[in-house]
Amino acid sequence: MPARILDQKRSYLSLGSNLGDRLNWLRQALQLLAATDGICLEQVSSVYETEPVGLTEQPTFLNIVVSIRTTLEPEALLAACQAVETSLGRERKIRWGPRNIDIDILTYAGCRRGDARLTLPHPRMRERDFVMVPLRELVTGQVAEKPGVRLLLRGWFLPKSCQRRENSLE
Ligand code: A4P
Ligand code: MG
Repeated sequence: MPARILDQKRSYLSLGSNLGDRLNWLRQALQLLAATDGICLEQVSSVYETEPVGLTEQPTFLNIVVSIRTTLEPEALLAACQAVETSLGRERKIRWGPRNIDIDILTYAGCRRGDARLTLPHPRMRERDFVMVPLRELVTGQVAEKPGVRLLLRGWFLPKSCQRRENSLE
C-alpha cells in the first residue's frame, strides 16, 4: 500500500452560499478544493435549499456536505478552505450574514479541539439541519428532507476517483 494512503485523513466539510449564482459558487469551490494539493474529494451530497438559521432576515441558502481525504493537518486544511473562499471573493462583513461561499470543517478524523480559530468537531453542526441532512445522506446513502431543508439537485457533481489522484501523488 503506498505510504501516502496511510497519511490520509477523512474530513467532512460543509459548504453554503446565499448570494448570486449560488450553485455556481458551490461548483467553483469544489473545483478549487479538488485542485488543492493534499485534498481529494471523495463524496459530494445532493444540493439542498435551506431556510437561513441564526440571522433569519437573509436570502435562502444552498447547502452541501462533502467528504474528502487529505494529507493536510487541520490548520493547513482550514487555511486551504479559507484560501478557496478568498479566491472566490468572499467578504466577511457580518458574522452569520449573507455570503457567496462559506466552507466549514465539520470533522477531521477523530480530532477534538476547542480553540476559537479551529474548533473540531464544528460546535454548531449537530443542531443544524442544513448540515445534518446532507451529512446523513453521505454516511447512510439515504436522502431525507426536514422542515426548512429541501432537496434541490441529486447527482450534480461527480468527483474524480481518489485512487487515481493518490497514485499520481506517488
Ligand atoms: N472556525 C472555528 N472552527 C471552525 C471550523 N470547524 N471550520 C473559525 C471553519 N472555521 C472555523 O468563520 C469565523 C471563524 O470561525 C473563522 O475565522 C475560523 O477561524 P467565518 O467563516 O469567517 O464566519 P461565519 O461563517 O459567519 O461564522 P461561522 O461560525 O462559520 O458561522 P456558521 O456557524 O457557519 O453559520 N443558514 C443556512 N440555512 N445555511 C448556512 O450555510 N450558515 C451560517 C453561518 C448561518 N446560517 C446559515 C448558514
Ligand atoms: Mg464559516
